[in-house]
Amino acid sequence: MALKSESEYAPEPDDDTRRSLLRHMLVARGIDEEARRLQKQGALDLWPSCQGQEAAQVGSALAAGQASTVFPSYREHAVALLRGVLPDELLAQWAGRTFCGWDPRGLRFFPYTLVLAAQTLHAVGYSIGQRMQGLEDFVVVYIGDGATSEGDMSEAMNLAAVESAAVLFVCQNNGWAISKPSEEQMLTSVAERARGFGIESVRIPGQDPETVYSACSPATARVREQRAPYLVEIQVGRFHGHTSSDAQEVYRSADDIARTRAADPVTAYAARLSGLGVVDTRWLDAVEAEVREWRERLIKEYA
Ligand SMILES: Cc1ncc(C[n+]2csc(CCOP(=O)(O)OP(=O)(O)O)c2C)c(N)n1
Ligand SMILES: [Mg+2]
Repeated sequence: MALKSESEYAPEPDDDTRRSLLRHMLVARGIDEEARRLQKQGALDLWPSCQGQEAAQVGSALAAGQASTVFPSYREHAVALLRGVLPDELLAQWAGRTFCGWDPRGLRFFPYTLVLAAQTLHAVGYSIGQRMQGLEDFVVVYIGDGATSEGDMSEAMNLAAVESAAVLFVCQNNGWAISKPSEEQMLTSVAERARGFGIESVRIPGQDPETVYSACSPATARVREQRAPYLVEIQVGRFHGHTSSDAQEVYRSADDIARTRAADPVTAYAARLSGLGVVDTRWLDAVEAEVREWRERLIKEYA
């Protein structure tokens, strides 16, 4: 079922929250752009871009709050930065310097998982283990549309449902598993599939961070209060190829790519908040300066 009483308790983000949503999106975009450049120069071995998915990532992570423990997939750079992973720590793995780069326990943000859907079982098992020890058991796990085709995802959803595990599944459906379109991967939505396992769910568009925040806040409250899993499927656009090694122009029409990029969540939200007077040029310049400083540090460290 969808969140029936969503409007009753879905919070309208206040202006501080709005600025926070935008700031994290702008930072993620800037770091992602720099990482793409560094990869093209050979400084990074690989980079899976998160461009186009910033609103989904920031909206969900801010709604889930710092008390959650997060199990990411491999594209959740905006979530990583929001959780306190530093940009140079974020890039280290992709330069082949380490298998992680940050302190997963300290930040409660686990290492990226490249084995599709493995993190869903880690997340559910971790939550159950935490509860058995009387510790905080609220866990958020990120998954892509393609990874939901893995058996691990079905096992994880079933286990979470029967054990009533406090897990929020966040599926970013960007329409592609590398070159495989989601219509060829599944005949029902991921949200519908969750319900088959007894997990409540909702499917939302992912261009506006406030929509995501307003759906994920009550979902988070529900998981925490009812100690039961919930799944949010967020429809997002993927701006670039699957990774820096993938030329999406080969299997995706130029029109489709252009349409996706035209619906840019970052520029749209910046324009909206500017129009509302929630941010001004001084505020935007300050964020830009912060991002520039980080980009220069990344170039020094990696180029
Ligand atoms: C178990 C497993 N099978 C196959 C792969 C190869 N693989 C890497 S990413 C990917 C597609 C994943 O698509 P999706 O889950 O939608 O995530 P996205 O990359 O779109 O964010 C595949 C098939 C893998 N990493 N792990
Ligand atoms: Mg995908």
